[in-house]
Amino acid sequence: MLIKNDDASLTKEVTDPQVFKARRKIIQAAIALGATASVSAAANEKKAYQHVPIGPYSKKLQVTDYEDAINYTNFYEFSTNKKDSTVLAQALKISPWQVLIEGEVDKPGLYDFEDILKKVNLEERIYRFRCVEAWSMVVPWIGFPLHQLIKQVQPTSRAKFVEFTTVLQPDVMPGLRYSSLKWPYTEGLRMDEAMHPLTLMATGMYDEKLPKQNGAPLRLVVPWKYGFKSIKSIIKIRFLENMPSTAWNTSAPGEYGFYANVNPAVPHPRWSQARERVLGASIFTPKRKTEKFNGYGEQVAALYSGMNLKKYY
Ligand SMILES: Nc1nc2c(c(=O)[nH]1)N[C@H]1C(S)=C(S)[C@@H](COP(=O)(O)O)O[C@H]1N2
Ligand SMILES: [Mo]
Repeated sequence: MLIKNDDASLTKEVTDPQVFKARRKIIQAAIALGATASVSAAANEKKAYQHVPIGPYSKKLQVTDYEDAINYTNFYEFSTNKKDSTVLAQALKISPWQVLIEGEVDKPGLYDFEDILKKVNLEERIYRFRCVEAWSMVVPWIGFPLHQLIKQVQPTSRAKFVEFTTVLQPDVMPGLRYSSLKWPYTEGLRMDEAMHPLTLMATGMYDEKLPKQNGAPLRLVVPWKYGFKSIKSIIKIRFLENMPSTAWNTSAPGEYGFYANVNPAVPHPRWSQARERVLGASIFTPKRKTEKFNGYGEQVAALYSGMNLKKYY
């Protein structure tokens, strides 16, 4: 895993990847020794993740158990049920994988996923993640900052927005038969959001390749926005002069805005966004207070200075 980051402040608080790798080796060795050893290895793994600093962000939170993060997923192309999507997504075909880059860009083209990986630096980022349905988790992602890819394809001066599109595989995606959303799933970011150092293209999590249900082989992670902005299994990135419509924005414009910045002060029309249920916590654990920009305000609030975030929800 190559670690090179042009923003030192971002790397200093994430788990040291060398420590991470060493731990992984111990676990693999333990698994080789048999079941008893692997049980203690799993305990070991959990311990290593507990109460780590969350990205470039001082508070310590417990990392969500791997099993919870991979079994409670939103992937509507497969199912709107958070367990079924996990099982059904195993049929997703992810190899070979190509990403089409088009629109306002000097180097458009169909890029092999493997070639993209050769030109970026993967690192681990532990981010808090907040779903619009008011649950939250903390995930150690592996990925590269999106700006590394954007700089290589050279957007033109007219590029003000970036649109992302998820793969369509009707033969394995039963959810496409329902118009729960407008297919294919699309999302978008303003150019400065896309270029922000926190915006990650994830290719893995918990030091493993990205599970299919979590958006293999390549998904977006925008930690200060609600989960639906973090589009999975991306096959197209398009640079645009105008704001694109998005899957959620099209299906329910009054509920899901383009910006979707986590904001406890702006309720979803059907429920409050002030608190969140921590995924995996016991039922006796009180909900935690949601923070504006999901706690990443210091890093991102400047992107929205002068904008009325009640209007641009
Ligand atoms: N293509 C696609 N991407 C998607 C979704 C989806 O249904 N399809 N769901 C979104 C929503 S609502 C959330 S909360 C996150 C969930 O990510 P996770 O399942 O990895 O936790 O994925 C987002 N990305
Ligand atoms: Mo979500």
